[in-house]
Amino acid sequence: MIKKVYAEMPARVEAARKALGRPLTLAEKILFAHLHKDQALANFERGKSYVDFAPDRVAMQDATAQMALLQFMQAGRPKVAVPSTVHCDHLITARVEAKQDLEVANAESKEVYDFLASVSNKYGIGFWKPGAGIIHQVVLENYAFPGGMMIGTDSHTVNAGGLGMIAIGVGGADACDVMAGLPWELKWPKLIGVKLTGKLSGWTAPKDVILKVAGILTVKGGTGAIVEYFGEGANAMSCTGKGTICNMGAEIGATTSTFGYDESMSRYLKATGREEVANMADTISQHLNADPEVYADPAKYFDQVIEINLSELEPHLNGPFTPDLATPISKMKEMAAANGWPTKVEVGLIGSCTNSSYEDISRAVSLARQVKEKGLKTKAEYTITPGSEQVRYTIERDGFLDIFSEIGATVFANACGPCIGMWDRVGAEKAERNTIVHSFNRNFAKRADGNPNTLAFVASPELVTALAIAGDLTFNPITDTLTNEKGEQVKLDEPTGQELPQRGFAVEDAGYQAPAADGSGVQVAVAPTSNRLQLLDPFQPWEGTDLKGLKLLIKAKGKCTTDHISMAGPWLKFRGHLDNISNNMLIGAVNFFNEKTDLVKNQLTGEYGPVPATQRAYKAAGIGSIVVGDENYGEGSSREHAAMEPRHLGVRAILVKSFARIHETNLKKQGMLALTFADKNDYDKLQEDDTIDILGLTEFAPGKSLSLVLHHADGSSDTIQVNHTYNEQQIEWFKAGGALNIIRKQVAK
Ligand code: MIC
Ligand code: SF4
Repeated sequence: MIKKVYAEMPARVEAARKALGRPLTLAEKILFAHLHKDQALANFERGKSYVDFAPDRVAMQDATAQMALLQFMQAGRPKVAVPSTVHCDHLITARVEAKQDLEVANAESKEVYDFLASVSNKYGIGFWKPGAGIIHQVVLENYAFPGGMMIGTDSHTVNAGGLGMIAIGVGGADACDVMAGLPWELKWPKLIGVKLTGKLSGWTAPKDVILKVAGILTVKGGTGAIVEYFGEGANAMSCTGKGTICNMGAEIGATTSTFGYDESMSRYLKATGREEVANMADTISQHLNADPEVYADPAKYFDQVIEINLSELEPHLNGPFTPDLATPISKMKEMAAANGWPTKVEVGLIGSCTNSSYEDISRAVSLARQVKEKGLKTKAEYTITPGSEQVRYTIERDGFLDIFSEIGATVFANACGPCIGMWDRVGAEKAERNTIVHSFNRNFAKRADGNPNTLAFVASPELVTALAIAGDLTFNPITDTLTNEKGEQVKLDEPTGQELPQRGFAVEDAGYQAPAADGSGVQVAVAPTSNRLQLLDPFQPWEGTDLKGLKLLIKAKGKCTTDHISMAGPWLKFRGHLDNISNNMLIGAVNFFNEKTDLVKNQLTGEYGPVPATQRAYKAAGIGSIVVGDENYGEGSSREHAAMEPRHLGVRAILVKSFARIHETNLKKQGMLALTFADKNDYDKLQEDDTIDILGLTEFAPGKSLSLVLHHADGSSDTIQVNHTYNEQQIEWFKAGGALNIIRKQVAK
């Protein structure tokens, strides 16, 4: 497959360069090289044109794969059309330590694992067993390649940009299309260039680059854009460090991020057993980088250019509750005091899909080692979640795990664990205000341990380790000293590490299961009594009229991420059962009218109750509803449950100030109306007892706004304009009641 991509790439890039009549960025080259065969080449308009692509591969993690594959099973295809993999990583609770926790997960989620394994086997999908590692790390080690294009049912699929890919997070329905051999549609992205000058040194790590970028661009600044990193600072950085930067690019809403092919990628490919890919990439390396004119005058080719001098970059801590609140470590004392953040660090957690490379771990170990050498005692608890069995095995072989265990560390399973609320943290139920630091991506309220009063700060694994040793959020290892057991003042030496293991990577059982060559005889069973899995019923098509008499279900205030709409943690177990998981719909969203979560007015009874129950009451009465939201609604994850739950429970439209990309697409795919206020101030016009009509649907057309009539309880009304971004095809999805209904019809023919 890679050979084919590389063989076709030069001619495709050349054709695009001709058509546009100018040099190309790397992102453009990869996009043009992956146009679907039926998509005519054109000078697409950034942020406007919808374009069809043919991605090279698909990756799915267990928490989203269930829904993706339940949909694929209805597409009537015997086999997946492109190489695809499933990774079991999200359903393992971190409780005691890796081995025991994995055994518990294998028992607890047996039904789901068996389902995923047999569907994979039937349809030709590679299956990575629980314990094999986290999807993005496993993809980087095995499948990512420079110049490739992939999609994955997880927002952090973008990690593969570290190996020069265009890798994009999508909902399961998008994955289903690509696996069924259909084109995949994306709005032609805007381009942001980030020029990295200077060189990282001392306490500063690749993580600090993205923490800084998040501070500059905020959680919505990257929406609809591909971020391309370049410059001497980029070349001097490891491939896995690049992966970290791309990975957390999901937190600025970017479609994806990427780097040009360089020596670091070649070294990484070779170290992970893919010398052949490195050699092939070498032969076309000019196509795996932007044209030289672009990097010489970036302002001319990118919509926005940011420059960061790595030599001056400080270590950062981002948080709490949002990943873009960036504080350089030297300012933390002030910030913590000004905001009243608890400064005692209770737990330091390293690892996850983004920060568990050999380099990361070796640098953290160089600090852990100093605890004994300098007579210190680690003040906070400390945990590690390795990204893959290959990394775990190698760091164990090289003695790193022994050093961590000397500082009292717990090694959790190679899985998401605490990063996605699968952390059975002792005492979390007491909901005490407390501070943790971790090297993960996200720090939304309740995300790690379910406690709304846990303040989580994101930092590099090095800084997390130093802060865990110090037990103090305001400790600046560059300037501050620690008091050791003998009462002496000691300083931590700067972290040091190795980019790649000197003795090479090793692993005994990586945890991979190849699918049957002919899976047609494989039976996939879903018990009708199961509470974990449920076959999907098609959603109803649009009734062909305007929608009148809808009730306002909730007007959500402020941040409403997919974690607020469809919480993870304990709810992950229902990811394959739409009706059961719908009981978490919007329970984290703050009700504008009473500032409470999960308490809204039922307009039929006048009583207040939980959001899901209230919506079920409207559904039972045959009444539709609408959900209103603020800016960047649906930020964060790719989980399409956040779109399917309201669809399943009878919500008809989501009306917000702005959407996050993946969530907006997920809503459209599921046949829902995703609308934005033409005038954002109209958000204020919605009242708690409103009954709402959506008008203009019989002439629903691209670029044409709709109107909403808000009937207030006092008999008055307001009419407001709302916009949408549906194209012709997406309007068909709406009419059919969801994209899958169209595929179903095609199969039936
Ligand atoms: C996340 O980091 O929020 C997740 C859990 O990996 C999600 C996917 C999911 O909800 O299953 C993501 O980032 O897309
Ligand atoms: Fe897993 Fe966290 Fe990475 Fe999401 S961000 S894939 S939950 S480790």
